[in-house]
Amino acid sequence: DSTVKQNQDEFPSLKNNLILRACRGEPVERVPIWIMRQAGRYLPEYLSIRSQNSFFDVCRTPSICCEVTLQPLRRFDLDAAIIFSDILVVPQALGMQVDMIAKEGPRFAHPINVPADIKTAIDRTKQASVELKYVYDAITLTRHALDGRCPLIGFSGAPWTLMSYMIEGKGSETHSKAKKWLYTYVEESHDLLQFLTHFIINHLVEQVCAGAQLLQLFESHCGCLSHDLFVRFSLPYLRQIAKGVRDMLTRRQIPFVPLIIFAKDAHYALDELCSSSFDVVGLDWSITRRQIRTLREKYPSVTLQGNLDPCALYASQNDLEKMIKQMLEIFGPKNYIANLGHGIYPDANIDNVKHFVDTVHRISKDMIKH
Ligand code: 1CP
Repeated sequence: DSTVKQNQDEFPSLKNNLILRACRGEPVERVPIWIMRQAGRYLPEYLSIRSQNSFFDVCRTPSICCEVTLQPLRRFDLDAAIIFSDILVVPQALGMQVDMIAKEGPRFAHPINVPADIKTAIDRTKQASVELKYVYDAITLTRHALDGRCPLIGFSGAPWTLMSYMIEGKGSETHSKAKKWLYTYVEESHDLLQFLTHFIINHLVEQVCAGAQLLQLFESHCGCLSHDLFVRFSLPYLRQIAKGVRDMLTRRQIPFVPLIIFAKDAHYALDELCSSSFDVVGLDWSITRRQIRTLREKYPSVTLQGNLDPCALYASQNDLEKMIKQMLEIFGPKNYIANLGHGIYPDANIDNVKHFVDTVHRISKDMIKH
């Protein structure tokens, strides 16, 4: 633990802490912005590295991982970097084989079908600190390479999202195989979710020890859950993670970092999310202006993040600017982090990405001055 503190002291000092101030509700001179999936396939320099390296080799090689993490920051005036990794490194670390299939996405070699499969599929003795050391090494390297330019975000998938991938074995429209567990193997589902929760807490805390200055938890598969299923099988574990990360950081005498929850398509549970001790609630692009105004009134101290439709980047710069202005007016410049309402698409227009970032900065600076 003393070496961890030493490392933290040795990191270059932060020149841009806008996003950390926004998380704490402190004044900012302009609205901070980062973009979900900001490193990735819409950047030719990323595709060039991918043509030489498999997806998981990029994740597992700290020097390449660091390079890919920094690529979007060379093009755009972003206020945070996010470490290049994937939510599926966790099931991999537990012993499941996950391959990235070109033009398709992640695929599990042996998904879990029934509870009896769990014993052979996952090894409960695996430790995040050992299996995912490559993530932590990449974070430490990248934090140094950033040279204090902006904070570095660490992340993990949330338990339900990971469990549903482990059962479906790939992306799914309905997640009906995974949902079947929630109706037929209730106890076994809770057991798996609870196990994943402990592992995820360790994974997030290790990322902070390695140098992550902010954490985002991705619960990407809320769209297939009813409110009732969400409250029973997702929310309790999200809450445990928020509390568990805080408690473990305190025990290890590591300074606290802000926690962001991005529960995609959880439009039915915004109240629960805003009262779950996360510092920031990420909103997807389907959340309406009226819902945002209500959240602002009811939860003034919760920082909100989002929520421009990723497809808005296909619009003309003139129309894009109008949508950005509207978004900034609804959220207001305080307690706010601008972002897309989901990950950027591979065919996004790079000039429009730059326009998005610069326009958020320019308009919000004006709003705050006046
Ligand atoms: O071939 C390639 O290069 C693969 C494309 C790709 C990339 C660039 C994948 C496959 N993952 C990533 C990186 C990644 N994934 C990051 C770090 C990069 C950054 O943000 O700049 C992050 C934060 C993720 C998170 C992630 N992976 C989520 C949560 C966010 C979300 O979209 O809801 C999910 C669901 C995944 C799984 C995943 N990995 C990759 C794909 C195509 C998918 C989705 C597949 C599906 O379910 O349909």
